[in-house]
This record gives sequence, C-alpha cells and structure tokens, in this order.
Amino acid sequence: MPPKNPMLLPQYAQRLPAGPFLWSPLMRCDGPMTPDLPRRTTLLAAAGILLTTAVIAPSAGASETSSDTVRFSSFNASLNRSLEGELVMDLSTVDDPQAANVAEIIQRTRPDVILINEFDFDAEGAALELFQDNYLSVGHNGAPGISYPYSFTAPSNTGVPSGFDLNNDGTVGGPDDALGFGFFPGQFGMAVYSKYPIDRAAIRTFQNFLWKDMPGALLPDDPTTPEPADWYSPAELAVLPLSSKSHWDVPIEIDGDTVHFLGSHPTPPVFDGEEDRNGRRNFDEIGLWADYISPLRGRYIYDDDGGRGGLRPGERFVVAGDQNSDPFDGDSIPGAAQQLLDHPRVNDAMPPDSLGGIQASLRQRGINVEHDGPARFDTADFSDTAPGNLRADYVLPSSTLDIVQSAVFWPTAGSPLFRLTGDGSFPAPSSDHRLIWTDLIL
Ligand SMILES: [Ca+2]
Ligand SMILES: [Ca+2]
Ligand SMILES: [Ca+2]
Ligand SMILES: [Ca+2]
Repeated sequence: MPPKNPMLLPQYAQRLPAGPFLWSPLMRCDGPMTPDLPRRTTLLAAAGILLTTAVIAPSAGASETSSDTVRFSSFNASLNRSLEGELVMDLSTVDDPQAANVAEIIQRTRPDVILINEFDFDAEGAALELFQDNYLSVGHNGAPGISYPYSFTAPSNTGVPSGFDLNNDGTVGGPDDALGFGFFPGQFGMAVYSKYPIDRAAIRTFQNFLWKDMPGALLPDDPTTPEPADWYSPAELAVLPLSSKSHWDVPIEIDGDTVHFLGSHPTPPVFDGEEDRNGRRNFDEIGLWADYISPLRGRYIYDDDGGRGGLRPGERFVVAGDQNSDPFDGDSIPGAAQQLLDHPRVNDAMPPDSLGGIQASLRQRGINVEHDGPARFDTADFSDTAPGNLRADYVLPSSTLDIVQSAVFWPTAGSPLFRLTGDGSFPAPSSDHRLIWTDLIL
C-alpha cells in the first residue's frame, strides 16, 4: 500500500516501524518498541499505566499527580452552543448533562493546568465562573469536586464580522465571513483553569496578529485568476488575523518557576475549496507557535499590546490545544503538526495514548483501519467515513521539561466510565474529542 503522505515518510522513518502498519493490541504487547518512547520499557507496561490511571479507575485518587509533578491537560470539551448567551444559561443550572460529563472527566483526570477548547466566550467571564461553581466544584458519580483558584479567558476572533466576503461566495456576512468561523462573537472560544498562580501582567495574546505579517505566509490563491496568492484582497488581508480564535501565552507560576502555557485552536483544515484557505491557515496557526518558541525566527511576532518577539531562549513552555492536525492522517497540509512535533525545542517523547482509542478504531473500522498513524495516539472520535479518528489534540512540553507519564482519557468499552465519552455517537455525551494529560517534572 503506498503511503498516503509521502512527504511524511522521511521524517518518520527513524521513529516508527518501517512500512505501513496497523497498530493492534497484539502489536502493542509484542511488537517493536518505537524509539520515540524511551521511558516505556514495554508497551504492556504502558498499557498498565493506562489501566490504572486513566481508563478504568473508578476513583479519582489513582490518577492524582504526585507532589513533584505537574499535570498539564488539553481538552476540546465542545462547551459551545448555537446561540450567544446559551452556554451561560446552561451553566447557570447544575443539570446540564453534557457539562456534567465534561466536569466529571476533568474530576477523574485531575489536571493541575488545563486548556479547554470550544468554550464560548462572554465578556463578563460568567461561563468561566459558572462552570467552576456549578460543575467542577460539584462532585459527580463519586468523583470529587475540583477547584481551580486561577483562570483566564479572553476574546476570540470566531464570529466577529469581518465586513468582507472572505469565502468569496458573492455575499458578505455569516459564520464563514467572520474573522474566524463562528455564528456569534466568541463562539468556540477558549478557557484556562489552573491550580497555580497565573502571572496576569505577563500574559500575551495574539488575537490581532495579521496573517500577512507572517514571513512566508501560505496565503491562499484564487485559482481562477493568474495572480498568485490572491484569494484575499489587499483590503481583506489588512484586517484578517492569523489566529482563527486567539493564541495565548499564559505564564503559570509553579513554585518560583515560570512555565509558559501556550494555548490555541487552529481552524479545521476543511470546509473550503480548491484554494484550501482553511488548510493553509491551519498550517500557519501551528507555525506561529513553532516560530514563537524559536528565538530568532520569532522576532517578527507582535502581540496585542505591541510587544515584539517570541520566547526568550531557555524559557520553559507547554504548547496545548486542539491543533486540528494529525501527523499522519486527515486533511491538514502534510507537515503541519510536525512543525511542532519535530521542533528541536519540543519534547514529544511520550505522546498521550490509550487502549480505548485502539479499541475504538478496531470497533468502528471504516477509514480508521486504513490510517497510517497509530490509533493509540488518537484523541478525537470523528466520522469513520472521513477523516476517521485522529491525533488532533496536544500537550507538548519544552525539551527542558521531563515527562513522567501521559494518557488520553478514552475509556475502553467495558469500563464504567465509557458512558462519559460514548462511541462515535452524536451528540456525544461529552465531546467528540478526548481529554489528554501529561505529567511533567519541573
Ligand atoms: Ca461570503
Ligand atoms: Ca490567482
Ligand atoms: Ca469515529
Ligand atoms: Ca487514527
């Protein structure tokens, strides 16, 4: 079977078993050890970690972090609603079943620092507060409540009218002409909760950085005209931000050390035409963080307060979020996720994984069985016609941070917690994405 993504093979030849393969539970136990998982002596041992901490543990205690590690997490929780104000209404009660399931997943995995994607933004921060008070603080089905003294949210480009016909369908208005896809301002926004203090004065946001100001930006081309890269007019490029939501650098203060928590949610690389305007934006949105963590390459970047440049050399960071790009499968531009995964300053030594993801792939079949990427690393349960289940969500620490363990919260079908994720059902009990976490030693 020819590789679907020939561009990927040179980069991955050293890190994965040769040739196309399907990851099965048998291989997981007996197959070749991939050299990118040095801390796991056997895959069976990895399975044991998952079984005891993430998948079937009925109490939260088993997945509690030890005192010298910090658990960073990313979760596209689908806490978005169809109408402005609807999420605040839902969270004003204690009986929204989806919000309760999302909260229980967080309670059972107990992150210290978490980025939530798809959390509708409101200017008062009401949803942020209500989710804490009415859901996270309230125990669910035996999982104890969890309290985050620190939190952060900020406006998102989603649903903000651009005033232009960005999708070139001849009319102006609607979600596809907004600065980021959305039906109202702030839909599909983001939120951060933390047990550790946030250095609020040092937070940097990149909501307004213009796509055209990225060197080598992959600006899309209108294929019906001879001019290159002209899908967007100069007037449109003068207002079009790179970030479809926002990019945040949220410094977390952990026992005297600072870890820059880098949150974003690049646009899905689909829902467009031959010009691939969303695939190209997705690639560059991922690339913004890749440049930000590269002291020289990041010099062009400006934040929403006019501050210039990226992270200083030696700064520690964790990139988190739904990047909407799997390194092997799906529709993103080949190499999009690898901008971070193969970055010399990024530690991708122990990707979060799960037995539940393997089982889901084998159970749901469809395009999943044709995937090149190992199902154990999948984080999203998408349609099995296309694109199938993908590794879309990431918690990527800097290479100066050591990973102790990591997991995808994807319960196996026999687990009592399977009810929290379901099986490709729509609407999902919680989300079509899974929470992932990584324990780090500072
Ligand atoms: Ca339009
Ligand atoms: Ca053209
Ligand atoms: Ca699926
Ligand atoms: Ca997959």
